Amino acid sequence: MGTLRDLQYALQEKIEELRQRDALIDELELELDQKDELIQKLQNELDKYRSVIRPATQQAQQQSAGTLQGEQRTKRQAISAEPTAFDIQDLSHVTLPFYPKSPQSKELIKEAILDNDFMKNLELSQIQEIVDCMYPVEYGKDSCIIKEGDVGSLVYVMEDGKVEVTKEGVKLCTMGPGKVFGELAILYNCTRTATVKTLVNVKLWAIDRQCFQTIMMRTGLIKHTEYMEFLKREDVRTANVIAAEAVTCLVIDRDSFKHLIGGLDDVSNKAYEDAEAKAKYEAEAAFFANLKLSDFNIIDTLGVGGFGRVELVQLKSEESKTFAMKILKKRHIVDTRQQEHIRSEKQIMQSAHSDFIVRLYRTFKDSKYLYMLMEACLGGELWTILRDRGSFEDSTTRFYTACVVEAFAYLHSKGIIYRDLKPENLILDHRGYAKLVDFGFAKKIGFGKKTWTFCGTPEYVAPEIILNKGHDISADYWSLGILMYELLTGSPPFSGPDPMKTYNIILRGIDMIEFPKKIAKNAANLIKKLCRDNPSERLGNLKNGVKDIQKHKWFEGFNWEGLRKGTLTPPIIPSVASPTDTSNFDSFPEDSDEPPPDDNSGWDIDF
Ligand code: 6J7
Repeated sequence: MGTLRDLQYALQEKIEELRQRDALIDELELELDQKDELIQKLQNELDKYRSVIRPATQQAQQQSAGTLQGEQRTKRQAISAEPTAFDIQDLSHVTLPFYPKSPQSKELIKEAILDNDFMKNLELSQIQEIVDCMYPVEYGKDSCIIKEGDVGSLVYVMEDGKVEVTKEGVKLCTMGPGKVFGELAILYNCTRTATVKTLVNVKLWAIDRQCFQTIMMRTGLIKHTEYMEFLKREDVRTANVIAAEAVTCLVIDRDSFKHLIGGLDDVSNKAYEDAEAKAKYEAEAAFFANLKLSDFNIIDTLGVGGFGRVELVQLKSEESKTFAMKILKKRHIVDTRQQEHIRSEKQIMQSAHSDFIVRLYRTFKDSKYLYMLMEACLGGELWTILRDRGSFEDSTTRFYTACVVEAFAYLHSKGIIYRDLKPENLILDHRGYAKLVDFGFAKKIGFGKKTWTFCGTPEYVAPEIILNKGHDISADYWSLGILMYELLTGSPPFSGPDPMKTYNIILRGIDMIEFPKKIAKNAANLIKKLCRDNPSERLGNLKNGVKDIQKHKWFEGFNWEGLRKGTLTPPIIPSVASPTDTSNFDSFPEDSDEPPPDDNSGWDIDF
């Protein structure tokens, strides 16, 4: 039996043990709280990413369009968000509003932007401009600042107070001072993805969409204008520069400099179309001008997408004449705000006369649909062939890449960028030559100019597009490198489980990618030269333009003339038995869709 002292000692030990356990429980509870907070934060981030990705990917999933899902390879959906800032020409003259604020407020806004995943990549000068432009706004307790589903026009930074963020009635988080909110709808041109309500009185700083986008776009523009102005100066030196001691200089001549920053004139716009070809196209246009929709029979479906369908049609009067008729739902175009893209697609395709671009002969429209009557290429989609074969050999990839180089050379010589290169948009004609199709994102930008539309297919988007720095034809050469890699291996080099992750991987650069052995040395070298982070260092965008690609070692001995004349034998010759043979295309169910409502009430598409 223990003495009282022993019992007291044991009691003390137990008390100490209990105290330690309590301390451990407190510690674990704290850890749990922190983890809960972290989970909440990650869930919010996830929700934010999903909110901006879903509008684009939802469709993709519905129409079985994307990436490798398990073993199933699905087609990828392109994304686009058009900025709505002032006219680009006027941008540099726009005076943005200036609202004075205390150094503390300036610092708070700056830190909030740097803390925001979607805005932290802005240049410091852009952040400074945003700080200057933001104006004060106040809301009382229980006010709704942002309503989910609304069209948003302001981005906010919270200076003081507390708000609650909800989505579909479910609480996502609460937020205090030093945070940005409302940026998603502005950056990604979508409706508000969540509701933000005040819990107490709040003080905010706000900037409107137009000022925000103007700041995003004009940084690059101003730099570009300065370079242009510099080049337009007289050749006479305006000052003496005398070496005060021995100096070493790196020099660049005027021609190279001009080329590196985009060139001043339409120097590369050489005439592709001679008089004979012109007469041929005019006669062709006259023939198609006389046709009506009722002059065609539908034979089979060549493709189906969120936009509508592509049908193989034949002329009733001459059944051997078949065409691909793309049928687009007007309602879908309006809902996805693609009117401008559709107009541009029509204009560019109708005036494109290249053997490496699918011809658009004419368009029709009725109250529900727009119709594009195009050349039928019955060899099938390159995407389908790649899916079935897994990957291509070096020489096969070279042939298709060369077809794209020719298409790009033609488009770029007319000041047009394509912006959606991928195997899904290459189609083989009956000979096996590849042609570019789907010009929904193509745009005439002219020479030495840039554009800011966020568009393309995530795996193929160039870093300057992701970073909203403005882009030009060099973005097409980036995508050419991605295409080469995908054709050689079966998968693109930069690919993540969702677009935001893909963008992060792209921004890490091509040097972070381990090239598999099946990509031969010369091919790897060309891919790396096409996928330079800096657009002005990309092959195709240097002094010698596209010639640098054509003369690259990977193309050594390639018969470019034979390709242009159509005498070069393609690596895969499709079997096309007749002008109505659709066996190279996947099968699609018949159109079971309810026809969309009659849509000529109140609006129409100029097409
Ligand atoms: Br703050 C915040 N957290 C979330 C979140 O978890 N999901 C979503 N979708 N939005 C969140 N927000 C902000 C974000 O800035 O709520 C804003 C609602 O308008 C959103 O930007 P918005 O879609 O323009």
